[in-house]
Amino acid sequence: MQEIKSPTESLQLEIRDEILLVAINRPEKRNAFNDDLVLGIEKVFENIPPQIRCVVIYGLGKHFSAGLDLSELRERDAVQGLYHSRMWHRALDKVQFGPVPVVAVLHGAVVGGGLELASACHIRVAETSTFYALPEGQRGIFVGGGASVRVPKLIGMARMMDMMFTGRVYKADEGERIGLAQYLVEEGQGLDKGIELAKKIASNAGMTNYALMHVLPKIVDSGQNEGLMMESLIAAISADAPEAKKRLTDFLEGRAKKVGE
Ligand code: 1HE
Repeated sequence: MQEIKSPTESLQLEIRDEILLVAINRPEKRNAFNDDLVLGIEKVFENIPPQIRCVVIYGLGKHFSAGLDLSELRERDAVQGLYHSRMWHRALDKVQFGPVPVVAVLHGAVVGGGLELASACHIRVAETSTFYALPEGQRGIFVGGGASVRVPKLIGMARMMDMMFTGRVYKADEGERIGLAQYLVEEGQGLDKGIELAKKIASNAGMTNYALMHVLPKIVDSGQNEGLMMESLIAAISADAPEAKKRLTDFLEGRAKKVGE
């Protein structure tokens, strides 16, 4: 275990081999995101140490995050509001399109901006206490941290509309069923599961992870012709990397694991 310096007291960082653990540390405010915390996330993801191959992010205390710190919201005018939302977009783009994949480990509240952060990550593991909501509808505001783009990609537009129109709360098992999380684990097991997944991700060829993070989302957002061409280009580039050639040779000569091993 190796400590690294955090840009804010509201985040705790720890390096374990090739994995960076990022803990949101504002439990007394249910890990609500004030500007300091959003900017802290941005700095952490701008400065991922070179040996790191995967990040696991989780919340300290009883919740992942209660979303936007509402005490900072009241005094903003429209122009400040626009810049504030764009600050969230910048920070969460660094999470989604940073140098390495990110696993979110969820428990308790994953609401508002907390769900926006979780949906910017690449894999979500939920403990049984997890619940998801977009209370912006009830607070009289709208999502501003990227949920309108990222959440429908996980669960579809109709479910997001329902969450905001009616204040619907999804429990952990429902969340896994509809695609808010890919893994559902017992309470207290999330971090272990997240680290186990991070180790697998870290063992992939770098170009595969790069293609999944940076090319797949562009393919999904594009038309079929452009998507298929991007797929061919990235497939050719990935297979040309020395690491890919070695892995293929290892398989053909019986040294690699079979599927599922
Ligand atoms: C907060 C916040 C917050 C808690 N901003 N201070 N998010 C919400 O609308 C969710 C609001 N929070 C809640 O519904 C509940 O706090 C929870 C269900 C998440 C947790 O309940 P509980 O009983 O564990 O905690 P609590 O007693 O409600 O809160 C403890 C303290 O945290 C309390 O402060 P205290 O000084 O009285 O001790 C709360 O005021 C404080 N707290 N949540 C500020 N969100 C980029 S746009 C994104 C837009 C959004 O995210 S909108 C959704 C906002």
